[in-house]
Amino acid sequence: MMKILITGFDPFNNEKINPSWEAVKQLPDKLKDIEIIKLQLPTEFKKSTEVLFENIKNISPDFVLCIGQAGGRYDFSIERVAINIDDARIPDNSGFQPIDNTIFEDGKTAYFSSLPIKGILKTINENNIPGSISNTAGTFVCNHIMYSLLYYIEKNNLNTKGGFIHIPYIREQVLNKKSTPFMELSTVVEALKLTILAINNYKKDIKLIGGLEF
Ligand code: PCA
Repeated sequence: MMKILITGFDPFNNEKINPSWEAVKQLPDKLKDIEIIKLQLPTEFKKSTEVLFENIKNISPDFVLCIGQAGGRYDFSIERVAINIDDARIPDNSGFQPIDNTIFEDGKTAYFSSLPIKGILKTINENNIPGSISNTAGTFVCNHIMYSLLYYIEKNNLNTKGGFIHIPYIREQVLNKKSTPFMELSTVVEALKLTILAINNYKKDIKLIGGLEF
């Protein structure tokens, strides 16, 4: 049976919840013949990586999918790439605020997601859920965890495939934020289920228009 480790973050930046964890924790333990293991990560540069590495070691998942909140984005945002830099606009939940720090000195400049990002996009769009390919995961904890995940897979020669998806705020978070996009939590949960099925279906990614001009 295939195993997927899926993570969400705890709340940060004065939010009461983090929709990534709210959605991840609602996932079933099994979907078709895929075992789903759910894990909450702290929104902290150092600790998130330690917790993730420890769990990959113990679980040996076939796939690792990390989810994070991207407040202000309006759709299901499938990340293509993570870069070797931490540049925090705000401190993380431990008070740490790295500025222009290299994540791993012996890592590549960037790593691409090894998940079928276009296959995921096609699957969620076919189910009428808005989504897109994103070419930046930012420079905060989410980029950090995606980079660290792909670095760890490469350095340890694992067969594991890994990637990252950013999701918008959910309804309750935007009550006092004027003109801010959100997605229903139930839609996010549905999109995550479809993503897991797509990851299992598309052993190789497909070519599909999903680029951006700017
Ligand atoms: N989003 C932040 C970190 C945790 C989260 O959910 C980010 O995009 O970096």
